[in-house]
Amino acid sequence: MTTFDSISSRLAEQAIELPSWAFGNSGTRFKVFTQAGVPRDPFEKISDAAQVHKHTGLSPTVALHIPWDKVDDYSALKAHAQEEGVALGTINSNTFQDDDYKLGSLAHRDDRIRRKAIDHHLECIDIMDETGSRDLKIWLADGTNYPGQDDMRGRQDRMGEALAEIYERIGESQRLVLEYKIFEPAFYHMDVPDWGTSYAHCAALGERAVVCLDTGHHAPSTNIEFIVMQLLRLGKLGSFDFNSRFYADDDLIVGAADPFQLFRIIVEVVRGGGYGSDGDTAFMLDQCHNIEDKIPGQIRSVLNVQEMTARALLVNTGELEAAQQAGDVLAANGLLMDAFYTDVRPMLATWREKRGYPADPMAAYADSGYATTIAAARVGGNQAGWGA
Ligand code: PSV
Ligand code: MN
Repeated sequence: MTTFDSISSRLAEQAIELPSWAFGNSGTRFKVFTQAGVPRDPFEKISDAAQVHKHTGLSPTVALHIPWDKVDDYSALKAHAQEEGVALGTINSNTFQDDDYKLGSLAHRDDRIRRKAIDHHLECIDIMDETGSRDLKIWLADGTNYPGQDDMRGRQDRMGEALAEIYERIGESQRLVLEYKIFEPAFYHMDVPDWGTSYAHCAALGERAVVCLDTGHHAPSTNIEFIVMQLLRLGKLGSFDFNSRFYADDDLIVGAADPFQLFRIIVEVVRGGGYGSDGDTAFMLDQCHNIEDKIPGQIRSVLNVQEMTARALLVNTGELEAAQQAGDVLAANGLLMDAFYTDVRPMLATWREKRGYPADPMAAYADSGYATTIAAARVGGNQAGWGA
């Protein structure tokens, strides 16, 4: 098997973007549980995200959601991020929390509502220009609940036109990233339900339009690593929204439900040239921590991604190719499993220490006293959550 030493510098290429919303209150449609010390504004969310990077060195950027993270002065937010040792990343649009969007946004029949949704995206691009963000991530809640409710073909056409107008405004060094989701909030059909639909729109838009793969957005048993392989092969895998799911879009800690699936996905990312300096595929988290502490939840998440990345990098690709070429099914499978079953945790602890990070980031955060400090300091005001 490949040695850990030989992958050590490749591990240093890893960057995992954190979602600002992971630090706010969240829950299910049944209950949102609040936690002490939760940020009241985007500045405090950035400070919390910076804690994850401080203890792991793995998460140098933070994604924002507009309007949840709207501020009067984005240069001040950018400067605050810099002071905290991180940078602002992807801008996520939001056309799913306004009464106007009940029947859709970019696919809506009503010109006024479509115009409003397009303008929201143009505003997001203005914000990207101020924050220095590369990616505009679009996830559309558009769809229908009942057969016959609307004409699916017409919706595709309108959505395609609207996306083209948004794409026109995307800068030379920026990207439009289109996320897909099989269901929810619409249950009969979604207008961007799968990678193929997202790919078709991105291909029509142009080079700077790419697909976002959210690991929670597929039917059970979908071979997600196949999709990863195909999108990389087509040069269109823009980013990941990583999370775990047991049933639907659970948004649980990445690697918690199925570490082996995460390993298989990262094997294909490495194989397809999407990892680190090889490519442009962004690793992001899209998670909520409804019942566990949020900052340690994010620390655990990035460590899980790093562990599976290390295991994926340990696959001996030369031997694997030889076994595949020889048609040696069991040897090929064995090589992959050898890498997967390697416990890289002690090696990663040493790797971190050598780079000036704590061997055990979870313990270091717990010992830092940050949780007690924010719980005492952040009293009063409105805790951030959906809509704030
Ligand atoms: C939709 O389920 C989604 O995955 C999109 O990425 C949104 O931006 C995000 O969740 C909101 O939490
Ligand atoms: Mn997502």
